[in-house]
Amino acid sequence: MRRRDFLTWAGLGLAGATVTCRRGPSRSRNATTELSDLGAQSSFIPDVELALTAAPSAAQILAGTLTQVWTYSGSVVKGPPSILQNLPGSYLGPIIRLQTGQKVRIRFTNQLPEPTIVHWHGLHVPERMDGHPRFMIPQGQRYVYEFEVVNRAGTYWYHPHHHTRTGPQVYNGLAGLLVVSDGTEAALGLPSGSEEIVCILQDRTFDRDNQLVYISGSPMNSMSGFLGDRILVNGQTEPTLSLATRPYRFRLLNGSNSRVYKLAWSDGTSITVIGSDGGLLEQPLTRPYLTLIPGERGDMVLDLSHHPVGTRLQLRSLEFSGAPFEMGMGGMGMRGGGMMGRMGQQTSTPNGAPFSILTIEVQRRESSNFKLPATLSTFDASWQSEQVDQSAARRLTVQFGAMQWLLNGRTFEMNEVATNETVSLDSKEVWEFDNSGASMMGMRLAHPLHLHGRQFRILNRRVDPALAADWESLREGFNDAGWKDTVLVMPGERVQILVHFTRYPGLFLYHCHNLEHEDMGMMRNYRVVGRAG
Ligand SMILES: [Cu+2]
Repeated sequence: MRRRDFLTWAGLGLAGATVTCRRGPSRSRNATTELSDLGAQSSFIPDVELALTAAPSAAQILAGTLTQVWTYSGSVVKGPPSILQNLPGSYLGPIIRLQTGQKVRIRFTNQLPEPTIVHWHGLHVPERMDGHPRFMIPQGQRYVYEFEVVNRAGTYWYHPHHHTRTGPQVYNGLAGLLVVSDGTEAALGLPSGSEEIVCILQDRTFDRDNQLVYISGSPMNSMSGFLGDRILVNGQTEPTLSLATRPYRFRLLNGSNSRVYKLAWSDGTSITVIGSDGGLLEQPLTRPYLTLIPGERGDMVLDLSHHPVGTRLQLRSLEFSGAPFEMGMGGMGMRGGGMMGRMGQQTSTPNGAPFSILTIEVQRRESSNFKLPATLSTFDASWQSEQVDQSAARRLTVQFGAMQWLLNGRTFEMNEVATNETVSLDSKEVWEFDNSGASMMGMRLAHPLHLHGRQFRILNRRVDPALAADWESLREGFNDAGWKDTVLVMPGERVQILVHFTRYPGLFLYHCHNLEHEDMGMMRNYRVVGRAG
């Protein structure tokens, strides 16, 4: 590990004990079947090449017994070692650091006891490289990913996309950050190295032997999604960061299965948001709090220049209305659990409960000349809402029916595409996610919807006034201004997004990123028809 990386993690390292991360027995490369070298194109000459493996492992998360987890581990085959950055003491996969324009090959090996496939969340890649579950690879076999990084600088991530098992695979530890850099962003001189802090937020429940507990029993237990009792940052509980009197950049990922965070600083300092799913905003925005939904990223700056040495502050999740997230509460119109109670595992920390995430101690004086630029990036004017015919929106319903969560009135079928899920290559479209219709038994929840393969812009949100109170308790933190791949659609809400289906034809997914909803089939294909140029 380079010293710079260690410094970044010094604070977190103090909170967790010494790190033990035992890897499972690794099989030699020759022993694996090259099942999916189908993906490899002989003409593809990579700038960087990585080997990535998913395998059972054990990690020191709590004091005492190690926790059995599943982890991604990687090595650099071609390119500088700095492409991969391990998170010390974490079950999470290495941070993959790429540059816009790089050609990347990733040889992925599945050493899990079940099939899996990797999705590069937020990246614009060809259909075969996107981790669609129709490409799931069996135990012991390999898949070769080859793609060019065409995304702008931003915080993306990678995780499994097994149909019906994404929730438990991510929960067991399979997730990692993928950071893309480019020259435009680098020219801004944003805080980097030890001044760039990565926070992957997840919640977990442990049994008395320190082992992970997931949802079991009736499918009804998954209706609201999984919520854990403990909040983990980069795989560690209650971390403390020792920082200096200078500005820091925080790259945040909500890697939780179904938890929503309402992030705020405990001393009342506003949140300075500089980026979202698809990289930097046009200008920094000041918010009282930042709403972060499953799968979503937030990028913010915290300037500690005027905080005296000795200051302690927390990153917290504030209280908000949990009703839109709990079947049996808002969904049934019965606050406080009602007669049905929570349809899911019992948790001490429901969605909307306040809690502390991490503590910052300002430990030393340092000066910095960094001034946050007033302009961070420029956006093409043709993406502004006044340039778009919103009445021509493609309407896709979000609802509950036949005891399952439905998208576009349907459940997931591996290769199925409905007529209204077919779009033309290079077309620019408005999609409307409509969560305002009547649902069976009045069941309506908030859903974090994710579109594969493309970044989009959010044009507008319209909410049923009768349901506006719950919406208001999160609205000021919606990070809607920049490029997005994940958007929260609240009960009674219709959200319009603008998407440009460029470059890659083929079959891609859109789905709910509440991973339990996704596993239950709240996922659909869309097909981009046309010939790549
Ligand atoms: Cu959902």
